[in-house]
Parts: sequence; structure tokens; C-alpha cells
Amino acid sequence: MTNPDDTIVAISTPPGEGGVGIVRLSGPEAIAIAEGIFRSSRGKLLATRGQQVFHGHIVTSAGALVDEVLCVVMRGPHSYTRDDVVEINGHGGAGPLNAILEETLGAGARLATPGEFTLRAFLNGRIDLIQAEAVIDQIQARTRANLQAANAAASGTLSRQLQTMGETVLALLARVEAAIDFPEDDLPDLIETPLLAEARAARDTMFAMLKKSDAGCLLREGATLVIAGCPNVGKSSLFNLLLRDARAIVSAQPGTTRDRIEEYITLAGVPVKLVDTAGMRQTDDEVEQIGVRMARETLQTAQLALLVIDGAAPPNPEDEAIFREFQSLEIPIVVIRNKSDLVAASAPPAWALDATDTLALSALTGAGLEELENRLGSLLLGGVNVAADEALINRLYQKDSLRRASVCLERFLVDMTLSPEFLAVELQEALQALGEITGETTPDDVLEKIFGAFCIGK
Ligand SMILES: Nc1nc2c(ncn2[C@@H]2O[C@H](COP(=O)(O)OP(=O)(O)OP(=O)(O)O)[C@@H](O)[C@H]2O)c(=O)[nH]1
Ligand SMILES: [Mg+2]
Repeated sequence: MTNPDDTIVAISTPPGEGGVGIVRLSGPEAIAIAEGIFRSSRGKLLATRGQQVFHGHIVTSAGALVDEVLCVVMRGPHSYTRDDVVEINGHGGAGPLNAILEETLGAGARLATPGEFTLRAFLNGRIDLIQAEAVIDQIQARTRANLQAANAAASGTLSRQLQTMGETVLALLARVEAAIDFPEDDLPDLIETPLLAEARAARDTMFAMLKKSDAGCLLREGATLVIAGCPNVGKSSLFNLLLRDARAIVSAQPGTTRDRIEEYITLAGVPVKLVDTAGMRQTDDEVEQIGVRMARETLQTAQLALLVIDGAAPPNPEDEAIFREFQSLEIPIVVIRNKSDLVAASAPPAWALDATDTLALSALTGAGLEELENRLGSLLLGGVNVAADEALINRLYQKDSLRRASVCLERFLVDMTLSPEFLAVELQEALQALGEITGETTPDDVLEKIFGAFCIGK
């Protein structure tokens, strides 16, 4: 991995024009390099203890003015990376920021790789891997719920839980190793009751975390929800209703929607891409045919399908044909019996009983909307309850590691009369797997890949 003695630099604000832009330096020479290109209005950067802000100008070695700036100096360990950090706040634009960057490079800094500042925070022990991943989640949060969960993970909620579990497994391992060294003692006698209780609690926590991990992945990645069905059943009306905006054209004429229309909504905290599609029917109209094909393609990438039918019209065999087609997609299908305002009560057609769920609704009056949103929300989250600020395992590799740790610990707990050598291997594997989540045992190439996914300057 990269040399920790280098002083690294990058433009930390996004490209484009803005009120201010930040060039960030981190490393042993950060303050000295900044001092060399900075003409301070008052005071020396190098004299900083803790954190301090300086006004002044960045100048070239020939003394030419580059930009008027504020320098924020943060002495390690009181900084993002724990190394000395200087953030030069200049005018937000490619011209001034690139010019400042060039001066720092000329003075001995090296261009940072993507995520290298956060990597340093990790390598310097300020955050673990799960907190580093939470930093990406904070930046990419699309909903308030996303942000709250990311904030909780970044503050170390999950890290502490994983650490406690790791300590328990380590304590068990010590007893098992004692049993190997002193074969005359039985292992179960070597394990105190409280430690055993801790181990069971750790296993239960692992299972509980795993149970919520699918919801965690979904909350982070979002879901695609497709509205489909026969022409004129009210798909676009439902789309608009969920969106609370008259986005798609609604008309009494069948075949109104020909394009795929996408908008974003939030359901139970999950960022959801909502897609309205062309009514599915045999048609000679070329444009409409393309629309129908697009509807089918979109369904291939969806996590959930809403099949809208006209609940006030006589049964339409086409509805069932579409439903059977959707079933092969193996995603939940919710059948919406629309236009409930036109009939006293509509019973679901027999085939709809094979659907994940069905309910009556009026896209015209909005009756049934709240019920629909609640059911969709819990369907998406797989029925688990997630608190708004709950930090969850939300990446597949974390889930896989946690699953392996739980399996090993469970094997240990199920039969402690097995040979201690065998049990020791199980516990070591559990430790290894837990360490892959916190980053303690993560191989360098995997770390590089994870941090490489960060943006430059973070
Ligand atoms: N009474 C009543 N009419 C509705 C309801 N939902 C939709 N409509 C009407 O049904 C007609 C078709 O609605 P759309 O939302 O355009 O239907 P669609 O499924 O998108 O139609 P296409 O895009 O042509 O496939 C319009 O005249 C709507 O006003 C409802 O819940 N009750
Ligand atoms: Mg439509």
C-alpha cells in the first residue's frame, strides 16, 4: 500500500464552480508545505497547536498572487486522518483550485489516490473498516433514513458490537487453548457460566444482524418498483398518486403511456425508483410495441411489481396472462384492484390469491394509498422492523463474513465435547470472519478495492 510518510494532497470539493473550494493536505509535511506557499495576514501556520484558522494568500515561489484563502490547520491527532492536516479554502473553481494544487505539488506533496485520506484514518486506527464504509454511505445518502443509519454506523455503533463479539470469541479461544495444553481438564469445566452466556448472546446478536442485513442492503442500494398491467387500468394515475405529482399523462384513451417513466420516491426509508410503463397488449402500433417491450425489460431489473387491474370492470383474462408471465420473474407481485370508487367492494379474482398481496384502491380518490404504502414498505424490508437511526450490515461481503462467523460460533456452542483442536479452528475462523468486517484481517488488495471506490479528496 501507499507510503504513510508521504504528504498527500487533493481537491476535496466536487468539480464545478462554487463559493469556496478546498484543497486538502495530510501528512508529516502538510503544515510546512502549506507554510511555504502561504503569505499569512497574521501568525505562522507551523505555530499551531490543536486547530486554527488563518487568513492570507497563496503565492508562487516568484511571489505572484495565486488566490486569497483561509487555511484551516489541524494538528494530528485532532484531524480526519490523525496526521497533520491543512485545508486551504480558496475560490471554488477549476482555475484557482488547480493553481493551489500545483503549488502544493511543487512544494513536495503527492497527489492522493481516491479514498486515501479515509484510508489513512483507517490505518492510523481512528476508524475501522465498517466506519470507513459508513463515510461512503454518508456521502451517498439519498434519504434522511439513509443518512441517519450512516451517521450511526460512522459513530461506531456496529463497530462496538462487533468488537465485543470478537472479544468474547477470543476469550473462548483462550479456554480452548488451555484445554489443548492441559488435556486432563474438560473444556466445558474451563468455560465460566458468564462467558458462555456472553458467547450465546454474541451468536444471537449475529443472527439478529443477519436477519436485518437484507433490509440494510436494500436501504443503501434502493429498489426498483414497476407498475404494469393492461391499458387504461390506471397505472399512470397510481404512479402520480404515489409521487404526489401529476407527472405522467392520464387519459381515458387506452395506450396513453408509451414510454417508460421513472421517478424517485421513499418507502419506509428505502429509496425507490418508481417506473410507469405502457399498458401491455397486442398492438400494431410500432411505438406502443416498443413501449411494451421496454416494460418487460424493466421488470427484469425490478425488486417488486405492482400489477394494476380494473377492479370495476368484468374479469379480463389478459390480467391473469400478465400475472402468470410476471410469476416467472420470482419477485413479489402486488395486485392492485383499482377504481374501487366505482364499485361497492371487489373480491380479488381467483388467480390473484397466488400473488404476494392484493388490495383494492382508488387512484382517483386516493382511498387505500396509505395502506398500500405501508404494505409495500414492509414487503421491501422483508417484514423486519428497522429503527430510523439503526446501523445495519449493508454490504454483501459483510453479510457473508458475519454468516461465516455465526456458523463457526454456533458449531462451537452446539458441541463443546468435540476435540479442542477442532474447536480452536472454528473459533479462529470466527475471529477471522469478524475481522474482515472491521478490517483487522482484511487483505490489502481488498482494502485497496474498497477505498478505491471512494472519491478523490475523501
Ligand atoms: N373512477 C376511477 N377512474 C380512474 C381511476 N384510476 C384511473 N382512472 C381513469 O382511468 C383512465 C385511465 O387512467 P390512466 O392512469 O391513464 O391509465 P393507464 O393504465 O396509465 O393507461 P395507459 O397508459 O393507456 O395504459 C383515466 O380516465 C383515469 O382518470 C380510479 O381509481 N377510479
Ligand atoms: Mg399510462
